[in-house]
Amino acid sequence: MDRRTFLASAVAWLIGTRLSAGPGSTELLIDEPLIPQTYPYRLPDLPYPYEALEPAIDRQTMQVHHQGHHGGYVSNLNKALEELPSFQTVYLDDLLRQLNRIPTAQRTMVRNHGGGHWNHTFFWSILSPTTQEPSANLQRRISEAFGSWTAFRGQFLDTALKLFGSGWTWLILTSDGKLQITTTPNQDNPLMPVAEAQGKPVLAIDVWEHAYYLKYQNRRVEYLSAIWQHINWQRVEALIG
Ligand code: MN3
Repeated sequence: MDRRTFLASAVAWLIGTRLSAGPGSTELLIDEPLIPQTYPYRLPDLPYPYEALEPAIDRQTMQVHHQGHHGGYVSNLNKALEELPSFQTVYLDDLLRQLNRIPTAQRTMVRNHGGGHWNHTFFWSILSPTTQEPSANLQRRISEAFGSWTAFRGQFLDTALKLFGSGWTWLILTSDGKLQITTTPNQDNPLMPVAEAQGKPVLAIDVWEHAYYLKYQNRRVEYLSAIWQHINWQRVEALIG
């Protein structure tokens, strides 16, 4: 089949098997992939220098995290996709949303390394070298959902602190337009059908030890309060829309 026919059938397939429909779900989930990339994947440059988040996150941690960990997810994802030519033109977002469609021999690789690539690309984009004050509009939106900004901060950081083992803490926009805090183990994310809560990620904090161990060792609570000063609230607000 030619490329145009293939794309048309891929689009029909994706639309035909979307996540559970609910009010607003189509515009949240179909229109634009958050990370519009397809195979072959490449490690994106950070949007700032490695030392930009110091002293909260030290240069060496950022470099190892980006080149070592994130780079490893990218190359392993490419290895898995080498064996899946019919999935090479599918956006990464959709590979993760449709994990059940991936042949079982490669599914765990795509889940772990595709998730790893997606999560880290997203994570770098919601960090800011400078400390940003959330806008009045964002504070109002958050307060409507969580009672107050302080309550939101407390609930988010407490959830991250208590997450057992390696994983991520997220703020997501669910298909019915609600903001919700959730966690995923390993490199899972809220786009995946295996996630406890599904939705559009608008904020994420990596709570794998590799994100903080060189500087903070086991003191996850110190890492969390330091990285909270480097959230790109403008980007979070734009993602909430
Ligand atoms: Mn990480």
